[in-house]
Amino acid sequence: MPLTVKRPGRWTLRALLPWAVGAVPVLCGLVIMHLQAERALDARSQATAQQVVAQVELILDNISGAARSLLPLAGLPCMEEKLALRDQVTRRSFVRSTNLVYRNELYCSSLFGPYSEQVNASDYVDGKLWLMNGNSVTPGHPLLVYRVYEGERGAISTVDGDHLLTALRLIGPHTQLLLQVGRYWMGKDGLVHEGLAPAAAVAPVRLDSSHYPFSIHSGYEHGKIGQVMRDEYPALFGLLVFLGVIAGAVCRWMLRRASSPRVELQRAMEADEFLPYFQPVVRKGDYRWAGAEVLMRWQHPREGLVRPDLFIPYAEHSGQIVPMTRLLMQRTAQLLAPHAALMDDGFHIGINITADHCQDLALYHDCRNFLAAFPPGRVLLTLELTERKLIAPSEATQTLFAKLHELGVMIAIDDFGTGQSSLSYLRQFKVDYLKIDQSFVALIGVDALSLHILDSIIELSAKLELGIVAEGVETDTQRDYLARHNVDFQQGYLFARPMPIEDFVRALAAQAEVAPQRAEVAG
Ligand code: G
Ligand code: G
Ligand code: MN
Repeated sequence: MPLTVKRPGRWTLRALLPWAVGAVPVLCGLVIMHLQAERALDARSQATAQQVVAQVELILDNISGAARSLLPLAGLPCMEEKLALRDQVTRRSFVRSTNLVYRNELYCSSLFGPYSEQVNASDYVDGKLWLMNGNSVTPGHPLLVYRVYEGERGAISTVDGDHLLTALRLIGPHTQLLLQVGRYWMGKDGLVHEGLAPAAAVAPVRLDSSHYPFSIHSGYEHGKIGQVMRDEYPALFGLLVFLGVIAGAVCRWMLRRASSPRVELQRAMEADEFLPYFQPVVRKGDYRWAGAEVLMRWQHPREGLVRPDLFIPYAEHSGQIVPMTRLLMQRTAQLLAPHAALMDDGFHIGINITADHCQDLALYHDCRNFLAAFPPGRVLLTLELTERKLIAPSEATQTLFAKLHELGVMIAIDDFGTGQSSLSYLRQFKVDYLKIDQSFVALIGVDALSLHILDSIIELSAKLELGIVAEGVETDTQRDYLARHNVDFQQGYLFARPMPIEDFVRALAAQAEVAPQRAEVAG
């Protein structure tokens, strides 16, 4: 409706709200997806760490088996035992070298045979395991060393860092994996670093081996959660966007509905914003106020006073015109009844009705209630039905109009001359008055030729014994012309504009003080 203004502040809020509502499912879904991805990564990180621990334990079982089986030979001459050392290297898949130790001296090696190197037990975690960054044979190449000892005897076996690297790289190709042995750790780059292995940014897991003194650190780099969400939940994400669009659209629709003419009119009815304005109708002769037409006005909270042509079409279209007219009649009765003493008997009150009113008997009850508010005979209620939208005669309308006549209610055809009601139509509905449309009145003194139409209407009404009211009288010329042609009633700005109840009652009171000139009325 043109009445619903779009104020800048409200407009932005209204425009933003559907977006905000649409964003809610997307954001909630993203949070849930994020949590879900986080949980999945935690589980994956944990499982990967377990597999790597198992694989490294398998390797260590392999090389520790070699060391343990050689331990009884420690202390015996190297020349005799070096073949046994080499035998272990050959038989056990992960063993790179084996060595015998006696009194902390490595004296026999599978690679060199007799040899001499000091063994420092404190290099080994729990005396057992040492992650070395290379040795004299392959400097800078990682090596994991396993040591067993019993009193003065000891045996040492080694595994190449490449086996460990393969485990890290193959088991968790997309996982950040580190092997920590005591003070040293090794990552997928195959380099041995000293210190504590850095914890992963996402899903950090540290798993200690229960058999050997090492641990595996597993996890993912920054941004992994986002990557999982993008790669693994595209369908879910699509669904979220779809839901967001639906929610936003529903919100927009509801906002629009809330500001639809129907809702706005309903609100106005509940807030009692429709007011009657009164435009006097004067009788011929002394031009005293013989009645008034009730014209609806909308006292809109923001727009001020709204003319009916702006909202009556909407009310007719939505079917709300019936309850609106009912409220208007109630309000009119309420406002006028206390001043009934100011009116002459038979004071005309004109109410505009539409075709919608003629479908059932509700209008009859509304009229009865209206009349009951006044002393009997004081008010002559006239229903004005516009000729532009005439009703089709049916049984229901016939009954209604018959009952209205019983009640003493008059029927007037409003805006007469603008439609095409036939004579039979006027008779069928037992019309009492014709209200000549103001466009014909406007011709008086302007277009002598077209004036014939006006004359014909006046003549016709006389022949049909219908009362006649001229609307839109603005000049003395018009008034006098109509008076000369015996038009019963006149209405227009020349006499008074539509006015609120206070002004109407005040003017009515002023008129009541002057006694009517009965002689002139009779004609
Ligand atoms: O007052 P004016 O601007 O007042 O009225 C404009 C139009 O609105 C006129 O055609 C008049 O008949 C119509 N109108 C005024 N009040 C009512 C009403 O209560 N009901 C209906 N149906 N039409 C009305
Ligand atoms: O359709 P209906 O006759 O109910 O409409 C009455 C309409 O005519 C109202 O809008 C009212 O304000 C308007 N009106 C009443 N008197 C005059 C007048 O003298 N001149 C003009 N232009 N309009 C008038
Ligand atoms: Mn009217």
